[in-house]
Amino acid sequence: MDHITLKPFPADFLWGAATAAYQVEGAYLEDGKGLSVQDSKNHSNAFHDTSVTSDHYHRYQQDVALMKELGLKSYRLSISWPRLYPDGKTLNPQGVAFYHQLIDELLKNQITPLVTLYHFDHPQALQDAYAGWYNEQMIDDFLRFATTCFTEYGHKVSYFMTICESNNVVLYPDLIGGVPTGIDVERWRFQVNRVMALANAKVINCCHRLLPQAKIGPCIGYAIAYPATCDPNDVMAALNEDEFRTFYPLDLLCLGRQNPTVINYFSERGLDIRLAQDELDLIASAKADFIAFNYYQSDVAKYCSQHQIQTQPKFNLAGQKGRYVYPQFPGLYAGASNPYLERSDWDWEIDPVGIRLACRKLYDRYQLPLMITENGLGAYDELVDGQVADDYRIDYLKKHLQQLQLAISDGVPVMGYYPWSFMDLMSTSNGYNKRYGFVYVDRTDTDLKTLQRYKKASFYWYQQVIQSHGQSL
Ligand code: BGP
Repeated sequence: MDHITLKPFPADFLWGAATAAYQVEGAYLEDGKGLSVQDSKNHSNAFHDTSVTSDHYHRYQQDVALMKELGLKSYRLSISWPRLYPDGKTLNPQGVAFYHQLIDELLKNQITPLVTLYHFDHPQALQDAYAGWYNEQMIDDFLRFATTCFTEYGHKVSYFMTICESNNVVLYPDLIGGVPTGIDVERWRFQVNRVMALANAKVINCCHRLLPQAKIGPCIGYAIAYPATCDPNDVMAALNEDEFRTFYPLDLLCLGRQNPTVINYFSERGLDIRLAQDELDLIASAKADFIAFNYYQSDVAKYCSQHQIQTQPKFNLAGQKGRYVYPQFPGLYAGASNPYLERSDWDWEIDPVGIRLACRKLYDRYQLPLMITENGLGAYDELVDGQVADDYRIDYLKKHLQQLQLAISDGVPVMGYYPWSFMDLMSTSNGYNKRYGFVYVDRTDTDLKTLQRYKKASFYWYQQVIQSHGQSL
């Protein structure tokens, strides 16, 4: 199988790169923007400050010129909800104008925008009013915002994603405002899943009604789960992880169906997660045009008995190997490390073959075209005499792209590839210590420095890849 004949990347393949609003824009209170749940976390840890980040809001023209030089066919951006609706309800024309300018700049440079509608940054006002995604009121508020995006930008944008990594935000509640006091985390997870699935469906239907030519899909983060050993109990644990973390939410989003094992697991713990038939019908009526998925690493799952203590996963914030806290979900699975794989300094295990496996598994189950909307290596980069020699990133991306081409050769339809990230930005968990970009941004967490942009070695490498349409890999 390793020696199959390689198929070329499709002619209209979207060679892209990605960012998200709160991680690059800065200008967090400018031109009428309201606070997002991300802005509210400012200074809650040394790494998190959205006020300036990479200053893309003021430098977007220069940044788009770099995208052009890189040769990007497409750029994945997200629209900041509180820039358009500062209080969640009232439209801010200056916010609308900013994205017109940015999208126009992309089009002027023949770069196709892919717009993420929600990337973790809903208005803080909606979090304060009713606990955000825990409440069904979010559905109408999100639909209002999405409808504005479709009517304002729909004649310029052909690709939309609904909610970024809806499956991961439930795993890490603090990412999107946290669990309200007194609410059980599993109850919160189920309810957020449900509200996001309903919102996703309404937004997809609305997009198809208003913009019949546009394509829209949901987005998940997929860390495929390997069994720790061939002990059938470990194999079951890996299936549990895949079903609970990825297939339950994605079955719901794409098929309008709830996994019976998951229903049963919660029912035994006193939580009835069955949706009403009209809710399932609504969800099933929304037909995604593709599945967007973010892939960084794979996971290992091992048997976890009913009697083990529940442990929630915790990111490695130290940037020194060995600090990630693996989860333990009694009766389901426990996380473990993979002795066959190298890992980043933040313990993200590097697994190029996993991207091919993930493509195969997702296509087999859903028969929808795929887009890889994030993939990349977070690393400490060093600027020396205006240069960044990030060979480790080139190695990571190259191996993943080679495996992606194998997935395409296996017959999986893949529409595009968007490495994370176009430029350095504020990492969700680790600020500017942990960099992902093709373009270096001269700042640290504590010092804004010049904010000047520098092209890394990976910039020139990816430029070649795009120019040769993947043949230089
Ligand atoms: C994804 C998010 C991105 C990005 C990425 C890397 O889950 O969609 O916003 O942050 O992970 O994560 P981190 O910045 O924590 O390394």
